[in-house]
Amino acid sequence: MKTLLIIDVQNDFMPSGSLPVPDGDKIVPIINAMQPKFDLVVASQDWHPQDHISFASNHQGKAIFDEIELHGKPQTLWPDHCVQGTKGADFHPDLHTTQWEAIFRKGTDREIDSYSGFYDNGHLKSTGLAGYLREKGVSQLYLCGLAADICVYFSTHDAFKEGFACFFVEDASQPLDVEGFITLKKKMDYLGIQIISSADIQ
Ligand code: VGL
Ligand code: ZN
Repeated sequence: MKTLLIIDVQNDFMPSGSLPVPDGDKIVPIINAMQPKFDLVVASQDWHPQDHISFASNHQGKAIFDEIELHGKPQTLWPDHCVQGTKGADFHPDLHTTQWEAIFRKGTDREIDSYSGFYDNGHLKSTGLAGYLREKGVSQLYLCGLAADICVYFSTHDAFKEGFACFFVEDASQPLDVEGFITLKKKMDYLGIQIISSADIQ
């Protein structure tokens, strides 16, 4: 069962959104073109309440991109993004969604942030994605989306730890920080996560 997990391809992560990923919109036609190659396609959706703890606006005296400590862990403070029910939280309007069998929402609890599509950042709560994939008989998991260095990266990590053979589709993903992503890619490679191009998929 060849499976694609599309991560957070939402309006707020597009160049015109509140937390823009450079060239975030360029991946939409690439993802659309490769979806028919998969037996199963699922997606994640960042889905925060307005009072979410990861928003700088909910911390007095703090600025966007400040780092604070939350429950003993570092937490970056983001601009308000992907607020439940807003246009910014919607998927890019050109993204094909008809083939998707399920959408896993994350970051829904105001107290905890969740970069990975599998678990929150403290690994306290599961979205149910790993169990779903296992029940479907998935062994090979291809991952793509936004942002490559944050939510795609942490999802790939968790997928690998859950025992799935992981393929990171590089041209169907874009990082927030292009420079910083070079190191993260090396870490992926070191773990045994294969870095591929959408053209390599049969
Ligand atoms: C993301 C920061 C905060 C992402 C989500 O989808 O990469 N990044 N929330
Ligand atoms: Zn978020």
